[in-house]
Amino acid sequence: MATVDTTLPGNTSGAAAALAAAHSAEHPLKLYGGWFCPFVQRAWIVLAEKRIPHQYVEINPYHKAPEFLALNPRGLVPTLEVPPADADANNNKNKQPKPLYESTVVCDYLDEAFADPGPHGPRLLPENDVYERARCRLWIDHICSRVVPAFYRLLQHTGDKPYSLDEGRRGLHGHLRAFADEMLEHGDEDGGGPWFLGARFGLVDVMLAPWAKRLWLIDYYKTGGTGIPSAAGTPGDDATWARWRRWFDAAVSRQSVVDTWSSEDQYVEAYRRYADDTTQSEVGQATRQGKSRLP
Ligand SMILES: N[C@@H](CCC(=O)N[C@@H](CS)C(=O)NCC(=O)O)C(=O)O
Repeated sequence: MATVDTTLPGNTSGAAAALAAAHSAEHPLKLYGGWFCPFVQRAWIVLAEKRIPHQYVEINPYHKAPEFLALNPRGLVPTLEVPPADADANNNKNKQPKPLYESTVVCDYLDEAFADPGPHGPRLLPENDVYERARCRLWIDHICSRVVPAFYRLLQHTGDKPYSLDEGRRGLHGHLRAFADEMLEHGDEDGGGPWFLGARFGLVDVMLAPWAKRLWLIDYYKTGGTGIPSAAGTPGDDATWARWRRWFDAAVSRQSVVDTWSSEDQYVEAYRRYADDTTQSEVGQATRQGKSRLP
């Protein structure tokens, strides 16, 4: 089990602190999160996008507190505490709150459980087209099983790895380019907007946005940075990277993404342990061990 990381700043700052404060009052739907965590940011983005009433509870997931492990035996954030279905109706104190964890499951649940477009806006997964819903899930799988591991593999690269920094970079590029090509292919189907589904912001965008928001940490820590062409006309640029940049620019400035973001200096500190590959986080250890599937 991972050791407690006491070097982490203890709390949200900047915009995320304001959002957390606005959701600090007791509420039966609770998100247990850590300000630094991209998996948490996914769930937090969905809560913000859908304007779901909730309580945000900041915890340090490296402290495996018994109450936390009782909710989530995996000991990871995000962890969601869902009120028992009829808690309000019966006021039955014996009914225990129900836990959910794993960011993809939590986001799926929130999208389905808060489906009324009146208060909560459009669904994040297309509700009327089974094929499109499955295609979204396919690309969510691409993000979880390929893009995210490639991000950590590059960020955790050090001189003693069996792969070069350039190989790490190429790995990430390949998976981001596959994602951008998929968007290019479907470009005109939904009004030509920047998102995976064109004009419609959805769950695929949610799943990748937190790592897009952290890509600058690779520029900060790794010689040569991400190596992604930053503008039209830069060496290596093409239609695929141009499509990536359209998505990226929209994702990092989306209000829900900005609102769930702390001040950048905190991330520099938090991710130093990834950059020098000394992190004891479960994701970091899995990356170090060359595992293709992250916890
Ligand atoms: N597969 C999980 C990963 C969650 C995860 O790794 N969260 C990290 C924080 S970013 C955590 O709780 N780490 C505690 C630890 O590694 O002990 C998900 O998608 O929710």
